[in-house]
Amino acid sequence: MLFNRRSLLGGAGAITAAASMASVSKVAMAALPEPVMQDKPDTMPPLVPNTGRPYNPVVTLNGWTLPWRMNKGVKEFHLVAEPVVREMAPGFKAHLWGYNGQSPGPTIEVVEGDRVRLFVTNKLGELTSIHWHGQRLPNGMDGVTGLNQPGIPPGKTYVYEFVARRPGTFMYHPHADEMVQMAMGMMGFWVTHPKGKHPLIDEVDRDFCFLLNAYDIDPGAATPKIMTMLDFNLWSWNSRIFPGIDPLVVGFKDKVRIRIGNLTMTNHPIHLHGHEFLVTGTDGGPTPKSTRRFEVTEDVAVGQMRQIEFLADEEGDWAFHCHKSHHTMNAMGHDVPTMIGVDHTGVASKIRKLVPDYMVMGERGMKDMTEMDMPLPDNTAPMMAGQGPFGAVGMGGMFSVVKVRKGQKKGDYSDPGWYQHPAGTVAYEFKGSLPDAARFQSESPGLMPPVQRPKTDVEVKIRKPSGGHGSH
Ligand SMILES: [Cu+2]
Repeated sequence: MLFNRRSLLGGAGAITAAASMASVSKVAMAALPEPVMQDKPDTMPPLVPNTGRPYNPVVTLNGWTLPWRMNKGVKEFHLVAEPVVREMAPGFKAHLWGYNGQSPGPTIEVVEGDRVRLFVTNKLGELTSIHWHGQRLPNGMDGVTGLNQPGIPPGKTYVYEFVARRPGTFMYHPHADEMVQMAMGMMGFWVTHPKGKHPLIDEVDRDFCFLLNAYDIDPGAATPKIMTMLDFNLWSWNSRIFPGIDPLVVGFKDKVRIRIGNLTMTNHPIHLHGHEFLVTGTDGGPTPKSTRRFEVTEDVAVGQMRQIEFLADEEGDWAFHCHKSHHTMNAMGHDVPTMIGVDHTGVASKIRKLVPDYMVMGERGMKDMTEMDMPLPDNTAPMMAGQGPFGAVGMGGMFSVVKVRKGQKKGDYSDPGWYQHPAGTVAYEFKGSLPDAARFQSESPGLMPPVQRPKTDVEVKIRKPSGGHGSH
């Protein structure tokens, strides 16, 4: 059965309802809200509520908000845990587990004080559960398998019900075989909007959200290696890698909120160019105003949510990314020795006689790889991809662009294209002659001169062993 979300709830984009729910009984289905499925990885327009209390909806980067059904004053949602095919970037599809057709699952948006009923149908081959991270709720609704409830067996549907007591930024994920299930992409965002005005929650013009996640998928493969603990090769936002992550499009002088949750195995210092932001909330709730300070980088540790806010008062295309440089790379092997400064002259052609595809990597750094026409396996993404207006961007992974534009209409999230720089505001090449460098010569022997100076300069040459690339 196919129906359009516009006709259903006033949003846009085609969504398909799951037709075959063979493992769920007809009687149970009769009482269940029809599960709404998403078959595209696009950023869907905000879902403006047409039932229940009003609120200003969020925009989920490369994601969507799950429509609900009102049933005698209770908001009913239906999540279906199932294997999905997620396009992580154009040309690269991963076989993940998620909810309602995508990984991450849909964002759940409710209002403070709402009574919420969530039906969770398990279409995986093993038991699962959902933990509602950060929520105040009855203990038996907390979703820890074995502790708060039995696991949901394959084919069965469980019901969670509680009142969304605290406004703020939350997430959901399994507490069942969780190392596997989260490594496979089972997670989703949750936003509880305040009912009415809140002293610590400002109204904003744009409100974005996404989860940080990571996968280890060998080039050419499609299924994550679930045993990987730290050495992931795909660092993603909502299971998308740059250039597959949509830009965050905002109007000039818009007040912008970005909500971020981390379900990877390491921390991510998230960095915004061109603006300072305040950290206005965590999964513990809105931060007291007296604790807020301006930052340009906010570290989001494992299992944490952060919400940042800024006034977009500088026009342009501003990079927005994780500041761990290895996290702005796509699929790569890490066991590559550093070759900077090594002269390969003549060696490569000799090796190529033995290994025909042999390539020299990184003599002058690894930027060449952004433009190099390397043979790639069928299903992967180049290590550093994405074209900008001035050439290859040289990054992948956890990277996107905040596009601040005059004339971007309220509610318009369409990509305005590249920023048109005013004349004379772009870094340019100096064309004169270069003077000799003036070197600073210290006459002083230094505060604590060495007792014995070496007779000749020592040049340290160390070749690190490969591997052991444990913690980033
Ligand atoms: Cu990172």
